[in-house]
Parts: sequence; structure tokens; C-alpha cells
Amino acid sequence: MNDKFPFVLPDLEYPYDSLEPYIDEKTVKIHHDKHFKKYVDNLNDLLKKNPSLQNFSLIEMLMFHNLINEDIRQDVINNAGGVYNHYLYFDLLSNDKDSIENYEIYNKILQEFGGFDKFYEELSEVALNTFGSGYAWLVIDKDNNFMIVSTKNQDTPLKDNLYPLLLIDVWEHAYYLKYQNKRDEYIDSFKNIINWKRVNDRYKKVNK
Ligand code: MN3
Repeated sequence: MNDKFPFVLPDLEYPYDSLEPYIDEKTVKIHHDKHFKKYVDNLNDLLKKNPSLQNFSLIEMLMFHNLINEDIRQDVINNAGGVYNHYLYFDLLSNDKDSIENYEIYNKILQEFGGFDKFYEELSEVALNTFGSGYAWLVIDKDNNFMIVSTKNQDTPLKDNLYPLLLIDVWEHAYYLKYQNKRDEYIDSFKNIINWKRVNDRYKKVNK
């Protein structure tokens, strides 16, 4: 996705129905074409009205939001965060059933969590207990440690110097049509549609 103003909604790289049966076609369509698009449009509108922000990249707006005027800071966090989080979310999904065991990140997961199931249990727990709207993340810190964290609304872990490897969107719009109040079932299904190649590429990029 382009890194600076004006931001453009990236096309979905897979058909809307390709995450079935884990995430239904209608949810993917509304989530990408309406929710994600709204954040892109809102961010562009905000930057149109505040040209000095147009020098910031998307990531800079999120990492260094203390540099942004207080009267628009929360709007920037919400909308730049909404763009960044949804970009990552759709980018890290696929239904080609690629196994994590094919990638280096698998050994790191075993080392850090003691097993894939333990890792996913911990991620699920954090996702399930994220109160209200937000995300559960697998992140890597500057010392190369893996951590699982939760963020609220459209906050990102970038402001805490944590680099995101994987995220689960637990806003109701991500799962409610199919799963209603059963967030736990959505989280459990989610493990079937993770694009481990892309997650691994993110890991390799920071683990040098
Ligand atoms: Mn969402």
C-alpha cells in the first residue's frame, strides 16, 4: 500500500469468498469495501485539511503522534491506525492452507511459547479478553522477543516500539454476521486463514 498521502484503498488480493467457511463472503466484502475504505477516505480528508501532516508517512503518524497537534491527534490515531491495521489484516490472510512449519518463524514460536498450540492459546486468550473493539497481536520487540499484546480501538503497537507480525481484528464488524456473539469461534477459525509466508517475511525483515 502507498505510504504517503493521498492514500488509496488496496485491492483485495483474493476473491471475497475465498476465506469461506472461516470468514464469510459478505463480511469480507463489507469489511474491506466499506470499513477499510472509510478509514482511507477519512484519513485523506483529514490530511487535506492539515497539509503539514502530508509529509508524514503512515507509520510515522502512528509512531510519532506526539509531534502532531493535540486538537487533531486522536483523529490521526484513529484513522491512520484504521488504515494501517486493516491493510495488515487483509494482507496477512489467505486460504491456501500453507503450514507454518514451512517457515523459520515456526522454530521461534516453539522456542518462545513451547509449541504452536500454546502460542495460539495465548493469542486466543488475549483476543477473547480484548474488551470492546480492538486487536490481538503477535509482535516482536527490539531485543527480538515475541510478545502477545492487545490494543483498543484503532491503536497500534508501533507507538510502543513493537513491530507487528500478526493481528486478529476483534471488532464486531470482523465476525458478527457469521459468528454473532461467539467471538471465541471466530478466533479459533482464524488460525486456518493466516498467510504464514507473509508473517514470516515480516519476521525476517526485522530479525537480522
Ligand atoms: Mn476491522
